[in-house]
Amino acid sequence: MKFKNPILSGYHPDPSICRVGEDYYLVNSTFEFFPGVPVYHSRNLINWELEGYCLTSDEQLPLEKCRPSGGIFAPTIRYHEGTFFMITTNVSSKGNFIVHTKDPARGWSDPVWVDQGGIDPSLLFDDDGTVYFTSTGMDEEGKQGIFLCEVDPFSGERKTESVLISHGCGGRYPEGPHLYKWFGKYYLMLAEGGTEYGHMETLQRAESPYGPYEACPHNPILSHKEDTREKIYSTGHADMLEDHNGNWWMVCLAVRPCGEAPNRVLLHNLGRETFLTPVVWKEDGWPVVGEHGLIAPEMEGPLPGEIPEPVKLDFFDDFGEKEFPLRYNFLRNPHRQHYVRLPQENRMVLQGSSVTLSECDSPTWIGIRQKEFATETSAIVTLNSRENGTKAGITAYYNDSYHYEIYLTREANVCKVCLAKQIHDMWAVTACVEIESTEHVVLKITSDPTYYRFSYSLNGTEFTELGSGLTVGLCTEGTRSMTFTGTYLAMFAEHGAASFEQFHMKVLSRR
Ligand code: 6LW
Repeated sequence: MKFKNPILSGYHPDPSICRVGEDYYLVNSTFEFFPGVPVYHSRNLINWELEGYCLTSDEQLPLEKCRPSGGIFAPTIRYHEGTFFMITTNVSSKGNFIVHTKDPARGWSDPVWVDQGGIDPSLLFDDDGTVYFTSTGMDEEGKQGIFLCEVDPFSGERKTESVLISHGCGGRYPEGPHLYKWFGKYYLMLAEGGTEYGHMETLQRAESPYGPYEACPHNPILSHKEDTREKIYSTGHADMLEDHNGNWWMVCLAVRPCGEAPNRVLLHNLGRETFLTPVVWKEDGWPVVGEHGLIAPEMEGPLPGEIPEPVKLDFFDDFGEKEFPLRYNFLRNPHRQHYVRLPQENRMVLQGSSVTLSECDSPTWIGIRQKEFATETSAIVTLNSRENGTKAGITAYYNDSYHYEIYLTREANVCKVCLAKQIHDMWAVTACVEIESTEHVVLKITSDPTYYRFSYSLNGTEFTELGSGLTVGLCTEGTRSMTFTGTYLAMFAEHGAASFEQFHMKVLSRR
């Protein structure tokens, strides 16, 4: 059966997957965004429903002023004897921790911290009851490798010394380890080469989890480093499993550049997305991933479960429900009192503080992942007061140093609609137009692989374009420090209150 990649589009890095009978669960990294670690559920590996998040309280997820792409790094999800375990790293807090639950939809435990450093923790529940914990680390010469210890997954207690088990298979930055027990052997799968364009996945196996390991003769088992089709790059950070029909699958991260051949722009604004590929085992006990280590935007495989339905990407919130739709994220730990839904009036009031979008903090900002290049996002915005200085609108936001926003404001008692851009350390209001009122103004962002275009309407039908911003200004690999996230489409307010109605994001086409 044919299927389209990515299976989770938009910013969904470092996927990890587990199976419970005929149900599949998948988690991703979330860095400075709150809540942390989304849990997706599927029965066919194509249609994924966001069930909730592993980290939903400030106690589980302290992100106070964490740096862009700080916070939560790569997670792993595993299921053992009726309990789900999620293990990850808060690089802006105390490192590696485990939370567990018997039902992902009903919340997760408080974190238990594990006394082994590094990032990209993973768990293996062995047949004899031993639970192995792996993560990255440094040996005495400062060389990066993969360390292993035994843990109690409920208390987090480290029960053995941390031991170096592999330096990887020759690529730099061996990371993203997953230790598996397949066919009576221990398989160690790693991401190597760095998470950018040299990214790849390698595999080793041994009779003992402590090694010695032999490398797969056709490593890297997954790599787009040499792929000349230039549609998908940076494949790596994968997880693998056998479905309930005995067929094998891999999920991995990869990027789709915003440029298209022959315009070889390698940058990507949607972030690292989650892709799926079939895996076939050979007689020599080694797997072949996809098309001999390559994946594609459209692939074919013996999918489990029901025939996939069309993947729903659009989003619409008329604020008629009390609860916030699960797709919304906040920046770091939100000030919850600044977000008030008024279902009886079909509006939400955002109380802007003095914290702006350009600060490494928690401004009044609520957004959803941009899931495709071609989208149209709009909201009806009203400034709630006649005070000068309030700003409220919608933004295409990568992080506090990279964002474009169209917003209403009042300056010297004059109503205005403005466009501002922050790229690196340059911030400017690039357009500002007087308007007769700041009530029920429709603001719109239209995106394509090259531009974000900003427009407004006072009557909801005729739109005036205020300006545009290049997509490459909001790209992961274009930031001044290493970052790992993707662009959001969000509502925001600063220095006062504003009402929002009908927040709508629709995908105009899938690439
Ligand atoms: C993650 C590392 C990586 O921990 O990037 O994609 C880091 N791989 O393994 C953040 O996502």
